Amino acid sequence: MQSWSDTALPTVPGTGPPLRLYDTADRQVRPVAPGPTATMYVCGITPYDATHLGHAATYLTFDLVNRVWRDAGHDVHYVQNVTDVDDPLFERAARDGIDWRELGTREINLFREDMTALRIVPPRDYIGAVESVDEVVELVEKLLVAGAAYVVDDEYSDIYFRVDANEQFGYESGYDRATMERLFAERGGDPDRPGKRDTIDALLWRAARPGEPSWPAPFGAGRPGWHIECAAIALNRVGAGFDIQGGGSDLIYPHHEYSAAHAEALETGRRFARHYVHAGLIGLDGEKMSKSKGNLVFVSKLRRAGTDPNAIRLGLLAGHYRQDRMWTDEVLAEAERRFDLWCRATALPSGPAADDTVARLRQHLADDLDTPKALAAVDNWAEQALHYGGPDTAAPRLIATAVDALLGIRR
Ligand code: 5CA
Ligand code: ZN
Repeated sequence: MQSWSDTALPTVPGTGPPLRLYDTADRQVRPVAPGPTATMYVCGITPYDATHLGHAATYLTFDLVNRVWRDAGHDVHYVQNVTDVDDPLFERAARDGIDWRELGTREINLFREDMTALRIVPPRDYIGAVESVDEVVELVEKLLVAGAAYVVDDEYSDIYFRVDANEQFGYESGYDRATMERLFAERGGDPDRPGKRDTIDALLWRAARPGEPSWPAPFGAGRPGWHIECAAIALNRVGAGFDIQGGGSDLIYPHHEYSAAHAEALETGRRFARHYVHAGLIGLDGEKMSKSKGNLVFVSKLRRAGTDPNAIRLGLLAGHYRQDRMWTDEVLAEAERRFDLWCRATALPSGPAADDTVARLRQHLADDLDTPKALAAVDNWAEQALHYGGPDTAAPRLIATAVDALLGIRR
């Protein structure tokens, strides 16, 4: 699938410390330590509606990882999927009287426009579920052969993954059984499906039903389950043991637990991802942003209303990526003030020396993406520059380059 337009990243003189990130599985901040090619898989959208600020916050988080890695001289192999076949698409398409493929295409196009406007560096591989069905079929076949999967034989021969296939199952979320059962039911699982060996065994392949799209497979026509999609796409592009598996914290369980478990049932003894990194959830005015509450703030709507994408970035970066946080008018107003401050200061003919500020910006980002401190370092320089001036004629340009390359802010 076509990714979106690339955004040129300027080079900033010097280098920063190596990136350290919080790993959900190990419950600690530790070095990421990639090789010359850093590898990252981030869970993409389910394209039944427009991109909201929660999605944007998650992709922005991993955009910073990408930028910090590029700044450190790594080649970055970034993969993102699109869940372009799933129940929410069928439901929305039926409601609106359009074809689910048409709905998906429309929303993916809008997503590309939003990501381009936000200057999110595009993934190298942008892969739809539909275009990776063959990869899923191959993986399900291997799981069946390995005894990690079984067929529930009643009216429909759906295929399930055995949670007891791996001894280490559960290490990623670290949740206890009761929490798993609750979240499994809340987040797309089917604990009550008769014939399952364990209520939290996850669907790998849904046998064809009348009125649902399906693809041929040696074990019977059907369509992919959700977690196997990401396992297959990641394994075939960045391979087991890649550096970062990313997404919002709503994916910690079941999604990332099972994509890891599916892959690890075949590659025993090797972690699917070396780091599991999760962004906090964005809400609006005290409430979690969700379609059921109808309180979604869409990136495209903000853009149409004339909001500068730089202000959207700065508003989201004002909080720490792991913190659940609210989007409010005040957050946006504050971001607009900050962007204006930075624009005025970097337009000056000279200012205070900026090397120290750039070093601090890099240090804070390397420290588990501490954007509140990173932004404060730039604010500090900008205020000094505007209030007291300075003799360094290269400084305003250097700051502009650094915030462009590292934070994606460009006037
Ligand atoms: N297609 C699947 C992943 S394979 C999916 O979760 N799609 S999604 O459209 O629901 O979400 C896309 C991404 O945005 C996921 O990484 C999800 O964790 C993240 N996300 C969703 N809602 C929020 C939110 N309110 N705040 C932050 N991130 C969010
Ligand atoms: Zn995913």
